[in-house]
Amino acid sequence: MTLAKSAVEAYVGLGSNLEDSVDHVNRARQEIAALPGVVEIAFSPLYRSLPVGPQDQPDYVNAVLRISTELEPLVLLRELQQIENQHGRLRNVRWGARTLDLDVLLYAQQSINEPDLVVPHPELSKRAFVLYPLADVASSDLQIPGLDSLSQLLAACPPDGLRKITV
Ligand code: A4P
Ligand code: MG
Repeated sequence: MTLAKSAVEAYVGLGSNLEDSVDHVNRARQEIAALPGVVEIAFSPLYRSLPVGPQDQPDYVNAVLRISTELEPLVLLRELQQIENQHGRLRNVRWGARTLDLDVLLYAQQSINEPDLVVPHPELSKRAFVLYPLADVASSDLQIPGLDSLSQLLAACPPDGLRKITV
């Protein structure tokens, strides 16, 4: 698909720690890339990570997808939430176990503060499971609006038990 010249780059964080997490994440990647108005640029390796938040839940599988998109930020969020719902996502415990979690990490160089959407994702700079896969698909001099460059954030964030999944 060819996108309009107004298309921007965005980064989506994928996470899962219920059922077949590798399959949930791989299928979600394909579903996002197949959305009208979205083209995939790069997909990171899959990582296994220790849960952040409640500890009585399984380890996560995490990855980051870099896309080019014509969708406005809130439209992109709604499309991602629809994909989460199709994967049987239930919303009960904050930061609790889930079949699929899709977060808008970055949208062009925009800072967004809407009731339903905060970009850059507020926890981004603290999370190894976001920063390391982000570095696999983005340039290390990528500027995170309101923060630092990706390489500076990475230098301040230990890997925290993160490990690449090898097949
Ligand atoms: N929302 C606001 N900004 C965004 C954004 N940038 N992207 C709103 C996506 N959603 C955003 O999300 C709650 C509300 O956040 C949505 O209605 C949306 O309008 P949710 O997915 O229903 O609930 P949640 O995910 O439990 O809450 P939250 O605060 O989004 O949690 P996070 O930050 O997504 O963290 N540990 C590991 N190792 N790996 C993980 O992937 N994920 C989480 C969830 C916790 N621990 C984890 C992982
Ligand atoms: Mg979320």
